[in-house]
Amino acid sequence: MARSDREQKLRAFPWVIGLLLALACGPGGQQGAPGALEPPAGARPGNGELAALMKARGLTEQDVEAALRTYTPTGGRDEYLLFASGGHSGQVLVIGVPSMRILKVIGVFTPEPWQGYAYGDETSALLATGDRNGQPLTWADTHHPALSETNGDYDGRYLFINDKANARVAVVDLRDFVTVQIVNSTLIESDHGATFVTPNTEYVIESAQYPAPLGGRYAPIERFDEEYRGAVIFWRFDRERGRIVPEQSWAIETPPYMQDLADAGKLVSDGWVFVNSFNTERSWGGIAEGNPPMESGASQNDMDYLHIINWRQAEQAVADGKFEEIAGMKVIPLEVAAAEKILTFVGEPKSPHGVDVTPDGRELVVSGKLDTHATVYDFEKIRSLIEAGTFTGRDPYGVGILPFEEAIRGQVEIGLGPLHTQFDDQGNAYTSVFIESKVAKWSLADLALIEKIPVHYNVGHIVTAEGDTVSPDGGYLVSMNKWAIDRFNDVGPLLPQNFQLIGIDGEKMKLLYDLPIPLGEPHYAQMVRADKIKAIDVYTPIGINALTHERDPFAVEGGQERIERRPDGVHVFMTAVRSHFTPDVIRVKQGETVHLHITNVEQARDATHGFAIGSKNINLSLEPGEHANVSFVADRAGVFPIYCTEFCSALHLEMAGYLLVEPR
Ligand code: RUQ
Ligand code: CUA
Repeated sequence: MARSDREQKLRAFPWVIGLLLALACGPGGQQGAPGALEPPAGARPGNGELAALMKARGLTEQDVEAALRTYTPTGGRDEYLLFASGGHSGQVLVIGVPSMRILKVIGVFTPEPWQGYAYGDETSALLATGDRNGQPLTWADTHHPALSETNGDYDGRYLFINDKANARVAVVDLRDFVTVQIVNSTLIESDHGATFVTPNTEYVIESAQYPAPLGGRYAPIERFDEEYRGAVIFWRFDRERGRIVPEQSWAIETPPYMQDLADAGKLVSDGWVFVNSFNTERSWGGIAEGNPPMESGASQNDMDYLHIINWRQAEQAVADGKFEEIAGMKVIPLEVAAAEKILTFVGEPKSPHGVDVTPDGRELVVSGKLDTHATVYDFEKIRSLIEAGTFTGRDPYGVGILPFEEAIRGQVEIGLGPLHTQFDDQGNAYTSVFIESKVAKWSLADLALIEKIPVHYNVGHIVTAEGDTVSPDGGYLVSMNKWAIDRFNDVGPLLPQNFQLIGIDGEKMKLLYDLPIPLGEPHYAQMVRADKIKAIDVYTPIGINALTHERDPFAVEGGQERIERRPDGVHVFMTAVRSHFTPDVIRVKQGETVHLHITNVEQARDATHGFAIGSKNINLSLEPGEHANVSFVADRAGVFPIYCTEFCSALHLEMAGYLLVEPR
């Protein structure tokens, strides 16, 4: 919503609440909130039902206000869509804001039965592209979703998300909210600073977290300093095709520190990428071998290093052939990156976690988990220091270190355990404060704390509307809290996570809604204006393969249904329409390979059909106009019912058939 619309809504607010409370309290009752306006002429004081309801449910005026700001009546739409990581589930959640209703769970790194994701030939093959060295993977630790950008603004076309555990990146097409690609470089073993995009989605950034010998080699851990490394991968994205192009992607080798979160420069800082790090002590644990545990070994230094990467210069270095190939990836060696000032460092206070570039691209906000401040770096100062070669020294790998005091504008005292920062449209920054379980609002111009609001509990990331763009909207902030101890009904010892919606429009931040998240620690999310997403209604023309958005070569037209025996097996060309499959009886011999090609030939919006065969681990979701293929070996003789798994019509239960596997 445009700011003026929102302001209008807000201005209308006290009046609405005043009216409601007046209605609720009735004559002689409490006359609404202080400062509430009189109900307009014609409106009658009510009979007290609302007051009784509030009393019965123990609701305060603030609760009623929060309800009014979030309640979305049937058929209503949300202003924003939140794309949230599904954490351990390996999925992505799509949530409406302000209603906080979950609209979709997108299968990404994990099979998703309802969507038939990884139960048909194409989607199974897609998931298998995420296998690492032949090891099938059916889960992921998803952390940071990133929307594609044009000129530093979300363009609503694609979504990227990383898998920290297995160092993978996926691409979701937002025309139909379907995962279309998984890339997986065995250069690194884990990631965390992923995914982040450059302002025109030239690159999707994935930086390693836990150092290891590059390319999956073995080296003894005593050789940590010499042989273990990190890397920052720049995955080239082809916007036309909507795919990452691995052959055009490259990486920069980094020292064996634990690279953490990243952000791309924008506007004045376009062409640069910033990556945090911790454990510049290069501690590798070994508690049982007499070493300090990693957590204390890694917290000795007062400063770790913010990695400053000049990616345009790195791109040139790759074009000039200054790379080594490791695990099929072009890698700029650390010596080259250091010597050519592709990589430079500046100190960052104690175990930093978040680095966030301000909307104007001029500054970077870094927060240290063991420091009480947010530190604001000035990009122009950083650039001039790099150009002048003003280093206070070099790290053991030869990377130049800029003078901290000369690179910053200042620091803001935030509180205990500041982590991540977001921005609004009024020049304010918001930082999550983990140990205090609060969100702090502060002024970027004066570097002064304005207000803190408690959240429940263990806040990690926060996200504001359009918060990572060059023009954030303000209005809403979602606090992504880990483990809600006492916010919901008890469901056993594993606690739900808690997304709290906070209104940031008014003078004071206001907690509006709690949404429990039941499937993993969601980490991060991005919030995009809903009208930027142009999702399709149905697949047109009929016979579209959702992974290519083109007509599938095996697409079937009505009247062309048939069963053919070919050298590679039995091909069944089938259509689905309310309320039957044609053909509905499939006769094969035990041991034959069966290839099913199924087209949903409908174009009505709600005409989705499922397709399941019992005991075969097959379930497809065929949206209107969609085509899917599924192959299997009929290795066991028997009679296998086939049926549609969506209640698609009054005769849905009759949308069934049989697979008959005759014994040899
Ligand atoms: S994380 S709680 Cu982004 Cu993976 Cu910070
Ligand atoms: Cu088609 Cu039920």
